[in-house]
Amino acid sequence: MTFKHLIYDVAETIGTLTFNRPKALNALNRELIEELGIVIDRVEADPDIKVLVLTGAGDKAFVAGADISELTEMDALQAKYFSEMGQKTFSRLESLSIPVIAAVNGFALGGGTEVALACDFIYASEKALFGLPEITLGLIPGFGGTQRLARLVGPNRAKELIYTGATVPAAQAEAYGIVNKIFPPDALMDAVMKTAKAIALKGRVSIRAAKEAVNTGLCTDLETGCKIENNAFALCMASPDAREGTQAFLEKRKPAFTGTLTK
Ligand code: CO8
Repeated sequence: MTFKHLIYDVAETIGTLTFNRPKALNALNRELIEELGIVIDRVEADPDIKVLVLTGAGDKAFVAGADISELTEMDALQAKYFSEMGQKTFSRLESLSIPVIAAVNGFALGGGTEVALACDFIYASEKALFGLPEITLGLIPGFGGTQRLARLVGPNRAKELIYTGATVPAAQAEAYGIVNKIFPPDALMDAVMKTAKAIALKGRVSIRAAKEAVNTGLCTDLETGCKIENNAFALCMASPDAREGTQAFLEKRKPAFTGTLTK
């Protein structure tokens, strides 16, 4: 299946989803978010995909936000529906059983920062720019940005960014903990793929357990989070990958994980 606003490729167990509306700086319209949902379905159904990478087409933008020309046409109820649609889709992205890396190659504004925040972590080009400028349009973030940014950088810093609509360059976003690593523009995708391939070699069961423990644990208190970790740890021990990983260490060889839960 080909998409109108996305490109989806798979190579060596890594899926790459490219937001592809370069003339509108890859702005998110309704059709694009529907297509994103279809890609998420496909990724979830394909056990051969180990990591998903998100990036933007062209050399200017990752995603410059929700499509403002579509927003201007919406009444309050339509906007509520669109906000819910984006929130649900980004939450499904966040909950994918495999890691998702955002390769932010340029502007990541409004919905662009919001979709990147729903990924497991962000690598960015030196020329990337982040921010939630919705306030300058008389709006607020509506795709989960008020929640995810506040959880990531703390409420005070998130409020400062949201109230001012200020944009921050990659280095500042790194200092805030939004971005994990920064690269020269030409080196970004190679670096992302190197990390994606390193993760892809790990066991699917333990990667999934780790992701669920972190994500679910963050929504609860420490004691409950540790119980979630405890159960996830036990689940890993039921998988052949745990036997293989520990045995390979003792035998001084590289493990060959199968990614299956049962023997
Ligand atoms: N939506 C639609 N079109 C856009 C968008 C956008 N978000 N961003 C850029 N474009 C279009 C421009 O209109 C322009 O089109 P055209 O060539 O036809 O005039 C083209 O992309 C190129 O843009 P510029 O000429 O403006 O390029 P510059 O390099 O001069 O500027 C900027 C780049 C700074 C990124 C500038 O385009 C900009 O400020 N864009 C808007 C950024 C923004 O405000 N984003 C937030 C949008 S609102 C949002 O994301 C809400 C999310 C939650 C929604 C909840 C549902 C209700």
